[in-house]
Amino acid sequence: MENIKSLIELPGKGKALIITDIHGNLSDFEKYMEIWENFKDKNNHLILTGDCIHTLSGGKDNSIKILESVVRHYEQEENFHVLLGNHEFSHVSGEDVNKSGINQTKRFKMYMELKFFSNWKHKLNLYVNFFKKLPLAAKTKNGVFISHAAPVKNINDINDIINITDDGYVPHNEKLYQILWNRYPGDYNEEDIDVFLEKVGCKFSVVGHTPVDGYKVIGNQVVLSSSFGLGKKCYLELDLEKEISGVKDLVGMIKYL
Ligand SMILES: [Mn+2]
Repeated sequence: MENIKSLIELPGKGKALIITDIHGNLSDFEKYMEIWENFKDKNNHLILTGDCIHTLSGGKDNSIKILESVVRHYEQEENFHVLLGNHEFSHVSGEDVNKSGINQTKRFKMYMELKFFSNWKHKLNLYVNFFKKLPLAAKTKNGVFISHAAPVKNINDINDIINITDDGYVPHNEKLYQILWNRYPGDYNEEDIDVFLEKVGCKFSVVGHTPVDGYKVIGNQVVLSSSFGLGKKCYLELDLEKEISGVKDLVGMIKYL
């Protein structure tokens, strides 16, 4: 495994659990951590594709508890990977994100204050520093590109992903914005996915971000909802050794929570 700036390159060995959009749901997070406990091994990996924080469903917001656990796992386990999502990004960029009629960024800060009292700003600063360490994408030897959202338009090659934060954590960093926010069908079509995949040297894309009923296939892309979504909850148990010749092979590796 190699971590080059904003990209993780996974070796062609073992398996990877891909889990999307926890959005402050502690019971789902704990279920996934239990799956990971039984799954982890020196060749196996876990990738959280961002948006671990900010409850959107109206239930209790356990973002801080989840984040504390994510940071702990990340620091202690080499194969525990976390990608940046647009909700984490909002705390780095200072641009608030509004969802479900609520200013989520502001609400998170309010929870921080309730939990950490006068120390909350220092603590938030530590979280922001953690978010800035996170890569934006992972790429597997068998041609799967994993990110919070995708595709990114107008890129030259994989170096544009590796260096995607060079223009700063600001909303007008177009490429960064697209890898965090793009949604089908408003922002891209099936052809855009294929153009992007060719540029980054992959065959398939796996993303979260857009709520779906478990999973949805868009051309060569699989959209997964592991917790916050439209019903069923799915994750991917990606075989890093197997040749993937069609999106159907990827769908065959999807599991239900
Ligand atoms: Mn998102």
